[in-house]
Amino acid sequence: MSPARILRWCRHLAHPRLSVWPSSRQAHWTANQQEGVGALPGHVREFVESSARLCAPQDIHVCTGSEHEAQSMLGLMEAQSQVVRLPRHQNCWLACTDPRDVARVESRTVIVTDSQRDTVPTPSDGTASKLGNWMSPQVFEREMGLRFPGCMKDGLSPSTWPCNPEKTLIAHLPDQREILSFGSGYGGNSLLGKKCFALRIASRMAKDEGWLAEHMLILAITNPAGRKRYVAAAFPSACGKTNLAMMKPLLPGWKVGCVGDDIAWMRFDSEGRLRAINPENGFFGVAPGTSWKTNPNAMETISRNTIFTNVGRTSDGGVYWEGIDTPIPPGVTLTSWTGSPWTPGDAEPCAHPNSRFCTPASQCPIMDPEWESPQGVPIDAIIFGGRRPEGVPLVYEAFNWPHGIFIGSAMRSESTAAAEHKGRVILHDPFAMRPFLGYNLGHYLQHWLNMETEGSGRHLPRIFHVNWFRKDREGSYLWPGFGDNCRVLDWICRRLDGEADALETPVGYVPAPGSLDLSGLQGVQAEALFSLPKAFWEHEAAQIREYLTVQLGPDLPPAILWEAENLQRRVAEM
Ligand code: SAT
Ligand code: MN
Repeated sequence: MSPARILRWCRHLAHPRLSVWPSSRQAHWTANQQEGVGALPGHVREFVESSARLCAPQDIHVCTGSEHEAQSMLGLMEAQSQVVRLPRHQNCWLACTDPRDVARVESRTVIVTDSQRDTVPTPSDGTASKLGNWMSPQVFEREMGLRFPGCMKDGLSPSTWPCNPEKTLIAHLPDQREILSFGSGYGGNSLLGKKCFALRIASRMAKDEGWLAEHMLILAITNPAGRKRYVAAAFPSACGKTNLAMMKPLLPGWKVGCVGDDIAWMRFDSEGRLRAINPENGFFGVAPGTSWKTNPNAMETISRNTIFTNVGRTSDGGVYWEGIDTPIPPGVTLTSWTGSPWTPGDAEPCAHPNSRFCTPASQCPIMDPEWESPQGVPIDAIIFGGRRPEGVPLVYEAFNWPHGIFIGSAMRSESTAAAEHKGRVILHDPFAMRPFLGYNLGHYLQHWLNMETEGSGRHLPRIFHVNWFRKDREGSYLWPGFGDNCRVLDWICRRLDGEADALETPVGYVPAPGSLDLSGLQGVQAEALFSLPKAFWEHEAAQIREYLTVQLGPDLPPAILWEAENLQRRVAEM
């Protein structure tokens, strides 16, 4: 994440105010640091000084972001055994965390607003909201008072991962555009420019200012005739966003370019086109499952200048994880993320399931030439998706904008390792934003619905839903996925061009027989991929309606309720 990149955009959008916490303790600077601090803009300097008074650090270092600085920080951490160098790859490093600090902690991620309803809807069944955690300003003040004063007084003990799992709290103050994070060093909890700012705070700014901050990848797809389109796609964490964003298409003549793999900021331009930027500078991707077969572009991206967390390590200075799919040379041994000797077949995995790579986007061999374009890229289609082993077809298209918003609100997916959930369960994850909402989901859905009616002459993107993960009775995937997913993108593009036939079904438009290009694919059962089992859909439609009506209560937009009721009605008539 490049703060400069984020800040460049912030300047267009709003001025984030920085936290000021009064305390009597005097900050201590060295001469050199004085210079760095002196060069800061006034309100940033105030923030640093008041934070220093509050947290009482021994020293303050103002980061410049230079290469020299990065190397000296890594060198210091290496000397303290907090990171190890991976000599098989140029400037690659491994950090293994405290096993209690490996994922986002949703239960300790809160949004602080005066009114609870600004943050979460009130469920109609009297239970606590599943759509975020609200904290009152009074409780927030108290909780912060229990954590921050003097918290940097004691030196960090070398060779241990600094975290405080009992006291972890990630607090957002959307009205002040502030974030305060305590006790975790895990990406989503501590890289504050990412989920905390670019999604939670930014989604609130976007609502206030009429744009969208979304948990979406952005990719460019060019057909063999040279026609290029951009699409944005929302999938829950660890559902293959990075793989799709960097796909190597298996259909001859097609080309994919990557704009971003996780976050999209989008607004309609003066010509009514939805334009998207990726506010990030790099990728923070899940390592397990990444291989030269599943994502060769990611493998090339992470071959240098990359920080790995919680992956395994080879004795010859390389990395290892489940599904890396590279042979271990004779004589080379493995060490697991917990630091124990590891051999294939061991009960525990070598890499943590949520182990990650953090790597510069510019190293990805297929970055789209427009990926840093300040006006953003024009989005023609929005794709929702999830990990659905049963019942959900490979691809379907929404009937219209409100139906598409309903499809986004009805997203469900098998749970992943990116958060603290146990086991594999199907979770509701509206717009893949459930863990990242900066405000009430009911208001969020209304904001999306308004995109159709606000402003004139808008070219609304068409909306699709995909599922690469449907399985047969024996539990085998019905669809090869990865590079073959370009067949689905091809169908989507031909729908946009008015050239692909579709059948109307109760859930949406599915490809007419023969309209999805399956040429050269062996053994794909198209019928099983597109079947709509009535009993499954009756249950699904009922669950969606119940979830939305109970969770959103009086904040459920009537247009979404209408869509939920209509899905149930259409399914009943199947
Ligand atoms: O867990 S993170 O938020 O850092 C990454 C993700 O879930 O997409
Ligand atoms: Mn994500």
